Amino acid sequence: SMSWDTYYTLDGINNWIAQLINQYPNIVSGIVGGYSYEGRPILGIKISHGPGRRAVVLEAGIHAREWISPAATNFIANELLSSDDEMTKSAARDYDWYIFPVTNPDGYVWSYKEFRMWRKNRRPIGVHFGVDLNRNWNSNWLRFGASTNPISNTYAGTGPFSEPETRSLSEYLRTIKDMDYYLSIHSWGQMLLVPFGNTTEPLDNYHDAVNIGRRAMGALSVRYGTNYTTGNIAEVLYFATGGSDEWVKEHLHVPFVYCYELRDSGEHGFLLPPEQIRPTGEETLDSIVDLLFQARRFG
Ligand code: 0X9
Ligand code: ZN
Repeated sequence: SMSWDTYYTLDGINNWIAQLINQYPNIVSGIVGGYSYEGRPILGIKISHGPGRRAVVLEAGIHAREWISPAATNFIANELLSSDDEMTKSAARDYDWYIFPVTNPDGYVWSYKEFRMWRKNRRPIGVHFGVDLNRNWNSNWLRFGASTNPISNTYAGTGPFSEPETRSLSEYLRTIKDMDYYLSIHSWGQMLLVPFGNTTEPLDNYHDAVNIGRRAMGALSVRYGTNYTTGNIAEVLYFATGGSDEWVKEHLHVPFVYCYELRDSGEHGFLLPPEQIRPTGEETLDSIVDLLFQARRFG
């Protein structure tokens, strides 16, 4: 089992996933969301207590240096399997969960071993390396907040879905039926963002999504007083397109798509101390449980 007081290597995370599959053979299955440029599988777990359930997807670690994203996501997966809390148990039982803690495995390994502040994948582009995997999805590709220069941290790639990670993961996501929630987990800034990143117009179910999100952020704050700002990507953060959240909303028509920017609000930023893995995971799960209970009214 995992100790929650340290950030794990990719191998450590994948070994833990293998243990979970052994430990809960009737509930947990291993899934492969695709493959990275360097050929690593994008491993995940599916938690299912039976057929006929609607789906929740957690996509974490698309940005290599945001280590709290995989760590908190693993904590949440563990709670869904072992918590005694009735609300958590019910959320775990009533949905099919597709959880991908590290969707950018090459970048995570690079950040861990070579350069802590690495963000992109590791595909060589001329003499430079890496495409921002959250600018490479086929939704308003390259329109805002993205670069054509491979040296940039927001380099969008050579075309929409030019990267194996985004291309294969998007194909996997297309196969998931009845997806109600897609949660893209990043850090930092303590924000809950709803699509889209190319406009501040309240498109689609913006008002429901923001109202539900605000209440969930109230639930998040109860445990440790952590404050989040909720709103449209372009309004609360910045204009930026080609993200997974926008593609899932635009092309898969998932009703509730959120991007979490986890702790903190800048004191440590990406270098969030590992003592904060557990509290971040706890409060984030509180909010997810609240999200699911609220939106049942819409189902
Ligand atoms: O810029 C990003 O990709 C995310 N922020 S981060 O600091 N973690 O890099 C926010 C993504 C919001 N969604 C879209 N822009 N589609
Ligand atoms: Zn990010």
